[in-house]
Amino acid sequence: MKKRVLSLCLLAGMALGTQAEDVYQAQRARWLKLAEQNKPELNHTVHHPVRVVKAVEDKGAYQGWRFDTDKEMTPERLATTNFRELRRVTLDFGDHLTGYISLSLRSLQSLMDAPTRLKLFLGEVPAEMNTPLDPWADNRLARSWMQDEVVTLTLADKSYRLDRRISGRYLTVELMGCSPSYNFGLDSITFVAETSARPIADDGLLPTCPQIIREIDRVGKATLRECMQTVYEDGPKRDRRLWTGDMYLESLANRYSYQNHQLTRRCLYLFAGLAREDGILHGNIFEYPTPKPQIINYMVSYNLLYVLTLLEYWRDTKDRETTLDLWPVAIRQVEDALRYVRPDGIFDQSRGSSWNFFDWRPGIDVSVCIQALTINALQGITQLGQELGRDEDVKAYPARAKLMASAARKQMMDRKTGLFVSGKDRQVSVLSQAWMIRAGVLNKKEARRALTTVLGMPSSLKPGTPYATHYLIEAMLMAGMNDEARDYLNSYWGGMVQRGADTFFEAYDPQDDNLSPYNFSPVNSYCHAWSCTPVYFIHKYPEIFQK
Ligand code: RAM
Repeated sequence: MKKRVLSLCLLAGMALGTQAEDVYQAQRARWLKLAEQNKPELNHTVHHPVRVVKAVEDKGAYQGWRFDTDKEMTPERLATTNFRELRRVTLDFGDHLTGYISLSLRSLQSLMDAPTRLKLFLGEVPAEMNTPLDPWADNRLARSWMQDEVVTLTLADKSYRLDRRISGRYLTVELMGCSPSYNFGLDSITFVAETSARPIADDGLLPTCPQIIREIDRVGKATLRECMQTVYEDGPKRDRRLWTGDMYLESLANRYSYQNHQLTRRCLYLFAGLAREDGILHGNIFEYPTPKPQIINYMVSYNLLYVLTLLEYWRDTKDRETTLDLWPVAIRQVEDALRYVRPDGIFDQSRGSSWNFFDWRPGIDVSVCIQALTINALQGITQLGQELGRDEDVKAYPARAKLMASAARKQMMDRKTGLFVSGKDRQVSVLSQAWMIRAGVLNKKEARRALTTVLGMPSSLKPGTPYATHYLIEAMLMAGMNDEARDYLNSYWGGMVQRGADTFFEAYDPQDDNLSPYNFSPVNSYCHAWSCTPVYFIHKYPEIFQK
């Protein structure tokens, strides 16, 4: 009761614009403590290289490179092969792993009378390890994301562990300097992998399930496993942090796989505990050394996905206490989004400084997407409010959603084509249609027509990431385009599998191997949380995907 009065005061204060200094002051410390208490234990597994490989340039391979087994060398033989002569080797651990590597120098002859310097380079895909990295252009993400490390070992026959947590499948070891008289082998090369995902005994698939779907499901689960650390990370190689939009999709796939709802709870509390003083969330958070938000990322789109994550968390757990505890945070995000909505029902991005992210496709206009997501969040929070008995808090929202939906139809739709057009240049994108369908603004028939038209238009902007593609698949399913959804999922995520993916990529365009949000594909993340959602579709709709 006390809590309810408190949160009502808080909401009333916000509505009147009479915010206290820090709206969550009374809860912040407790929320962060709850986040800490829900931190999962990490599982550790020990791995060794399964083969030695050789890089082969191949136009037919993904990004032009593949690794073939080296028939002349094995990981075991490396211990007794003089590395001073071999100088360079690439090893394959057989699977994408996240954690710590160690190795030792085995003395074969004479004394190690000088330090031995090695370069260790761990990578996720072959091309990343065979593309020159330097000179590094300034406009790219930090050079130091690349996992190449120079290490100097001063003792022989003693295990050396690289301090940096790394993530990938292939390891190149290169000799940079050693005593000219010291012969040594590479020994005990070990990868101790960690994840908070517990192994799943049964894949949960029907016997009728096609092989390609089995593969997609396996790779999707591996992707999620790698990203499930002590938070839902976006990518264990890069950026290694918690983003709201990624969390939302990870929590959906988690429902049908590892079912670690405690991790979702932790992440929801972390965001809440680190919110701005005016109650608005930050788009992403770093965990270590102590949890901190990245304050430059104010993202209404992601904040609304926080609201929808809370709804899904409630559906998964029926954990009333947590959901009610975070209820004011959810309401606050919706209220902030509504601040952008003009009296005529249009979300006007110029009313604030939010970064409304929906895809990395260059040039994408997101006016229609954010309009649709706001409608969607209004619907979601209304539903959640009603289920929690908070009808009063949400009573104004259905009318707001309705107004926004009809404004969208009136002002954002091209009558002739039945397509939503975005921004002043009336951009036609697949994503605009997908989000409007998700928001229920089009009926089934209209939705089918819009998707068929837009996908068939050579000039329409297509999704550039698995993140955006998730919402397209969802829209297809809502439009009753079940066969199309299955075929699209098979060819898009199946395309990655066929091109050798161990985990799903951050960005993928079957027409453009080197697509990169950062203008340089080696720095892309090749194990990216937001790409794991086939796991969700495959298990939620077995009759569509598994027969
Ligand atoms: C990328 C991250 C993350 C995403 C943001 C918007 O840099 O990898 O996955 O949520 O952008």
